[in-house]
Amino acid sequence: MRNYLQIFFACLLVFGCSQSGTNSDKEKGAEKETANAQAKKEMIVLTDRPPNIETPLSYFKEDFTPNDVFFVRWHLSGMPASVDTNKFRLTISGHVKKELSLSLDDLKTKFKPTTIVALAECAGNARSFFDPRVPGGQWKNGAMGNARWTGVKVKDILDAAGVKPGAFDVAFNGMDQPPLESVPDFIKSLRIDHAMDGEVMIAYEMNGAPLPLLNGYPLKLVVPGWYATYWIGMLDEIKIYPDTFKGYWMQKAYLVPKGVRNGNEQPDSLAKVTEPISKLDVRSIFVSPEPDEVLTANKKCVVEGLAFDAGDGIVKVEITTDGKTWLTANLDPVIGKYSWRRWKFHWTPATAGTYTLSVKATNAIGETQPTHQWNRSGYMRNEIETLKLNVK
Ligand SMILES: Nc1nc2c(c(=O)[nH]1)N[C@H]1C(S)=C(S)[C@@H](COP(=O)(O)O)O[C@H]1N2
Ligand SMILES: [Mo]
Repeated sequence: MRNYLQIFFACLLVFGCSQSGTNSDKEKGAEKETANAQAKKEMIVLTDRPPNIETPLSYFKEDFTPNDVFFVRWHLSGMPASVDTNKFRLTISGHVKKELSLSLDDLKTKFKPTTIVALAECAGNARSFFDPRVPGGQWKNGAMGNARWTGVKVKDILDAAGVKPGAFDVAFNGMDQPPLESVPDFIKSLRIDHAMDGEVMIAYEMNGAPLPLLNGYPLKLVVPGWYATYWIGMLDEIKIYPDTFKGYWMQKAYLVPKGVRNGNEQPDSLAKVTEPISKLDVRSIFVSPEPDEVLTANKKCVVEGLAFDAGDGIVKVEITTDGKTWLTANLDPVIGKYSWRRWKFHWTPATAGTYTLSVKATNAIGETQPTHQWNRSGYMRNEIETLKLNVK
């Protein structure tokens, strides 16, 4: 039995949109862009206000995760239910020679478009598997998705503004607002060299279509190879600082043990020094069969899944069905440096019984996955996954 709910979140949103705006807005008719708040299909709802919605595993059998099932993760309930595309501006300010205020049209016509395939994975993806359990959204493996992003390089925009010498941090802010004054606005920052590396970009399209409102319409920052917490949605403000950006979401939240592989620490001796989370760790997961599927003895089956890292490249995926011998899975062709890579493993269980399979990926610089992992916030989960299967 699939334990996800059929939801009607889009109806809620569309209803929300029709309720928002003044009467004169309504009279003017179609001026308000409701940002193709198209249906999210049947998904796993963790919370609805703010929306936190997980993609069911069955959608991970495709190279790209369709927009209408792409996971959703917002921190603040003050998330706009619509965006007025005509009034929308992206501003660039702070330590620059010339402040900019760009419309969507400016972005699409005055800058060279760029496209990249990149996996977005929430830092807390798979948090529900940590033992002992940790507080926070109890995601399974569906707080991630692979997409083709089209937009403008941050470098091109900052070059147009002219970054002043001594620039250090770049802060990215979206249109969502804290519900109370005591809650800090969700702002994330990158070092100037990283922001201007020519890969970090601002997407106005996801898989060839405008972004769904729930995924950050009209603009989303894309930070290839880094956890999706940095991928600010509804991005409307970029600010350059000559020193460290000081904000709650950089200095107090999304921290991991400093310089420790796999963000590991022990429940009874927490790391004393922490740092902001950054690059994706090497990881692989099972997609099919799902844990509740029953297989038949002596019948060939295909076990499949995906693997990814921060961009060095997955070179090997291994499976064990007996806990002793690791066998190599077949890798699909590389889609892109920052994409996930699919794998398949042909297996014929010889006898009936219960089997525990494990999967482990290795990347081009020899990094692999740990057999045990834990941290207080449930971030960067990449412990070797197991899958229990019954064979009849
Ligand atoms: N403006 C804004 N951007 C945001 C967030 C947010 O709360 N507000 N959440 C971040 C986190 S933690 C994640 S995992 C991704 C999720 O992107 P998605 O909702 O498109 O899946 O958005 C990031 N960008
Ligand atoms: Mo996240």
